[in-house]
Amino acid sequence: MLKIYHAPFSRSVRILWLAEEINLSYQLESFTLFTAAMQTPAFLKVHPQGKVPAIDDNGFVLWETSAIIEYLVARYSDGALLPERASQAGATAVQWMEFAENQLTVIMAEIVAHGGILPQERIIPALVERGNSLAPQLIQIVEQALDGKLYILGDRFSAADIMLGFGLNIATYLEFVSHATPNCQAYCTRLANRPAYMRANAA
Ligand SMILES: N[C@@H](CCC(=O)N[C@@H](CS)C(=O)NCC(=O)O)C(=O)O
Repeated sequence: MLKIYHAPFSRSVRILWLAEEINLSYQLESFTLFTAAMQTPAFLKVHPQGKVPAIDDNGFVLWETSAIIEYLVARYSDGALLPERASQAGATAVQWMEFAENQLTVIMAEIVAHGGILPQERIIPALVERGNSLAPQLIQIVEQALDGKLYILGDRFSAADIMLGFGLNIATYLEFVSHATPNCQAYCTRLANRPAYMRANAA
């Protein structure tokens, strides 16, 4: 069975959410973020940085959220959650998945982590300042992209929404998403009402 290396409230929630969307069975190996348990030799063999998410699919180990999502969609679903990669729609999906992780989530997570939850010796206060100055522009990009759309690729929910929704949830917690960004706010509510999202967050 698929094993998902997971920590509550972390990026690995995205993998649980995807698995729930495609009715894929999984077992969890759960950690508390930033603890020594994530830096053991055994776990570093799974993820060389000691991070989550990672998966072990009957001996095949994979890390990095986007790679895991693309793999699971391609291997274990009817493919409906991602357009054909070689198509223009597929390229747009990859664009939003990359933006969701490498721009939006990195910045939001840095604000939270370096704002206090990292162990003291890892905190870099300048990253909070940088994040706070970049965040409004990142949210505006999503706000405009969602104009007139239910989901980031159009009318249909996709894996790109899973990637983006996670980053926007942190942005909501940080109050960069608010009544002043109604498209993002309605989108987050739409995503949070999905049964698969609820099951993943309750796991
Ligand atoms: N780009 C990576 C980021 C992975 C990542 O930073 N995960 C965080 C949790 S959200 C983590 O495990 N942090 C532990 C640490 O930094 O020690 C991905 O999307 O998988």
